[in-house]
Amino acid sequence: MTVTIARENAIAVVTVDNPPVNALSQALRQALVAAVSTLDADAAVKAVVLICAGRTFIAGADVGEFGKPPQPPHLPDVVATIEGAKTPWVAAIHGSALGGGLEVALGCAWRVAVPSASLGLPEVKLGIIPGAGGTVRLPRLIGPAAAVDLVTSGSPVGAKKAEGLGLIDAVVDGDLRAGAIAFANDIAGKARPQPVSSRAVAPVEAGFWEGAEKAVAGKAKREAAPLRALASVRKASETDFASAMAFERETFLELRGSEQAAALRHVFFAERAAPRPPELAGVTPRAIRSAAVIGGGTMGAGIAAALRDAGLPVVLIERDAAAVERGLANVRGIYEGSVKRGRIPQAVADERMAGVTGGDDYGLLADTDLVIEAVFEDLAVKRAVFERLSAVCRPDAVLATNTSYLDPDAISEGVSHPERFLGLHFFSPAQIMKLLEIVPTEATAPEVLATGFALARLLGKIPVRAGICDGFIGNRILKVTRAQAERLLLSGATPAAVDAAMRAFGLPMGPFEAQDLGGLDIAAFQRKAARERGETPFAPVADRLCALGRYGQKTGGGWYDYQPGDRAPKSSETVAAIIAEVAEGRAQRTWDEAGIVDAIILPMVNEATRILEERVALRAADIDLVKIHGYGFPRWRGGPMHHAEARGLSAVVAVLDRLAADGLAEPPSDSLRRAAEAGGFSVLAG
Ligand code: T1G
Repeated sequence: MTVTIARENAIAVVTVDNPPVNALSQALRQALVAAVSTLDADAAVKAVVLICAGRTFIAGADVGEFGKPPQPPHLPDVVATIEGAKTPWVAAIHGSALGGGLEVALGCAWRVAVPSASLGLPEVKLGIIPGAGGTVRLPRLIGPAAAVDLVTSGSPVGAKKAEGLGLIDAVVDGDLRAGAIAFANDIAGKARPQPVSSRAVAPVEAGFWEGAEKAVAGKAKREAAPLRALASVRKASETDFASAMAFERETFLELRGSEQAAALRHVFFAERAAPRPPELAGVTPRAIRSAAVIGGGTMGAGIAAALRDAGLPVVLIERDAAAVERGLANVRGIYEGSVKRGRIPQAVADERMAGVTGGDDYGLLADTDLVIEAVFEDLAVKRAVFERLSAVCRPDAVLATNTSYLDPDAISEGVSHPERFLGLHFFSPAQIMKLLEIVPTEATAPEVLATGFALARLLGKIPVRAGICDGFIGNRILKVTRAQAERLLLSGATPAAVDAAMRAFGLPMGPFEAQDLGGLDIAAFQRKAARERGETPFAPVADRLCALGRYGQKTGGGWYDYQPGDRAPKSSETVAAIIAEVAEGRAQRTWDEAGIVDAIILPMVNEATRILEERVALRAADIDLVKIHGYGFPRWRGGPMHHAEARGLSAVVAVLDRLAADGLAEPPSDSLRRAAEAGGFSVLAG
């Protein structure tokens, strides 16, 4: 890490260089304080430009230091030192000025940025609030309403918007260093603005804070930080600077040690590790300039939209002209929905659609870089698709299957140049869900696997490398969850109680509501295939429902009854009678929310340890990402594996032992017992 000072006549340029993102380590904080005293002692310096080397301005406090006690100089003091410097400082921003980086910029007398810069206070996404004056200076600079938006959402704003808010003083076109120096020369002779800390906060209209609290609570749900951030902005608007700073710091330090902050930090680092599997270090991916999707159903259309959203031209292939039209209509429907929800303007939807070519002629793919198959989940149908692709595509074209449950090794039998084949398992809706399970076969070449990860980056997806087994990582765990949910029904719980408990835990919906939404027939189809393989999937009630044609919302009834045109689930007497029949002779118990959550979540963890032991997943944190980004597991709980470690793996083993003794769960795996003895899952990593 270096902080260098250069002179451009009367302007001093302080350059921070702390790769990869100029995070505010203790050494950097120290060096900034030293730079203020050095430059204040030099009467020839009329203004100071603070600029950063590398890809970005200061991107915040060093998240890696969060688990340790804060070391002086503390960031609030660094910001106060810059604000109190005799010589005015100009922050010159490129990349992202985030968190502590923006707080340092707020301590400067002026702020300029290049048009592509973004500025924000993302702390709530880490389960904390700004801890160096962000919630106290921001309302003084841009007013309470804009400050509340920035602080409680954690979302950054672009330079133009920032200028409009008064967050920065100018947008600098061209070379930032030269532009900032020119700006500094210009202000050097002018009166200095009033330090932000001594400004008053603009008054708010009656009811503003109550309205803000309702809005923030609605979005934050069980996450604590957004409401605490709002309270800190309100405090800053209603008390003096020093008291508000003390309130903010106290809140920051309290949340910094919270379970939610630990969980969100875990996810932050997991999301940065997953796209870089060690086996791909130094491997160059193949270029992806064009793509095609075979199959225009729900998945195929979603994948086509995801590819278009990333700017790739897409060919959508179906079996005949009518199917092509249906497929194109499905893609068009996705964009029409986005326009209706205000996500994109009509012009963007039109441009995206214009980049999709429909056809039933595989010859259109003679020069396509990447083809993703998303046809019916039948081995013969898929093999036939790849036989045609092998005949028309370039030998180096990457061919991928989006299969959920079939074996990519089996699908790729007969594919020419099998090294260019892999599984790319998207989650529905594919244009929205972030998770992409990347499933190499025995033959997949490293650069083809790297191409799968490069595609994930291009699509803005979270890639997780998965080994081949029934359901890969996510759906394999889902099968366990569904079996567990039925075990609870047969021992005294109701679908409504199980779903309510899992929603209270933080899932977007419970296991039974989710099946009614997605359709029970899909899992029934998988169970049929599993039974043909000699397996014995546990779904005694679901099998009975499917035998009655109760597939969920689409048939007016599944686990729940539905009135025509109404998607609200109603408890079903038919289902209750079936449960009672199947449960005949089984021990019944009273289930409370905590007991339901344990009986659903901990078997997930147990199965996940088997997935780790079999190397189907590379690391426990990847499994957390699968559950968070593929199945809506609450991010602020860190994922099932983090949740289990935070709970204590010995306690997890004890609960599973008790459930197993009552026939309500599989016993803890040997891997889970080993991890409990070792105090963590890292003992299971490859
Ligand atoms: N601290 C430490 N390392 C960080 C970091 C941070 N704040 N941000 C990123 N990294 C590492 C990351 O782990 C990865 O490392 C590399 O940089 C590239 O990251 C007091 C308390 C800045 C928009 O929340 O949003 O300030 O894996 O892959 O896609 O009030 O990183 O290469 O070894 O994400 O170009 C607030 C979090 C902190 C910003 C760049 N700041 N970072 O995205 O690269 S709290 C944040 C980001 C705070 C104050 C409070 C992004 C980025 P490695 P990357 P990118």
